Amino acid sequence: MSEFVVYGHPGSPFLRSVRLALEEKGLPYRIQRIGTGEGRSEAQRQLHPFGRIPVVDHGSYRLYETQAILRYIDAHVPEPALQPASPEAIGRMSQIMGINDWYLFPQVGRIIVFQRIVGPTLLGIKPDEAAIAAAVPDARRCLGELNRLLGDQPFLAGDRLSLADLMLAPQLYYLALTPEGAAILEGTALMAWLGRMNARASMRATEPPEELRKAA
Ligand SMILES: N[C@@H](CCC(=O)N[C@@H](CS)C(=O)NCC(=O)O)C(=O)O
Repeated sequence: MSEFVVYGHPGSPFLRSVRLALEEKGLPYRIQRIGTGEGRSEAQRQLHPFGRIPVVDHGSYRLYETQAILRYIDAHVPEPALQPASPEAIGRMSQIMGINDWYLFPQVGRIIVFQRIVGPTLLGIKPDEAAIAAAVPDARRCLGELNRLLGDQPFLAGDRLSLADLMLAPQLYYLALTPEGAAILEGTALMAWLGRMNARASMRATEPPEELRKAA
């Protein structure tokens, strides 16, 4: 099996989701670091026309968009399966991954996590308290809905680990470090799920750089 090359910054929650899938499958990979300053450089546009991370090379095959990468990894190495078999669980997994991409990251993570953790640590900016306060209702809505969908199941899409857990855990890891996220998550089933995810070897092997863990 040829090595996967994962382009990006080790602090990125999307990049961590890709690493989690590779770790859970036991696949060889290396990170090719792209710093934040280079985020919009011409070099990165060669890799990703929309200037985002992560991007993955596997041999001569190149792929971007985290959902696509996760599904590629799972299709490539079927065991352990990271996608459920039942139509209902497939639907739930896909729905939760969509909630991340359409609501949780753009409305919540990209504001609260950026303002509290990423911006101050990597870019030296002061948190914009008004922007954070404006995002709190969205955070309540997103986390409340994810908590409802989780219910009393062990994993987000049912009884087994799936791509939905790998997509959401890195995002909620950061949110739980912020005072706003921690207050909303306190005592919820979602917080207990995050605790179980954080205990997995794949999560421990992919912790973000220390300065980002300590920032909020
Ligand atoms: N839809 C993309 C989103 C990836 C994304 O937004 N990554 C962030 C880092 S966590 C990024 O590239 N940010 C750079 C920017 O916003 O300019 C995916 O699923 O891969």
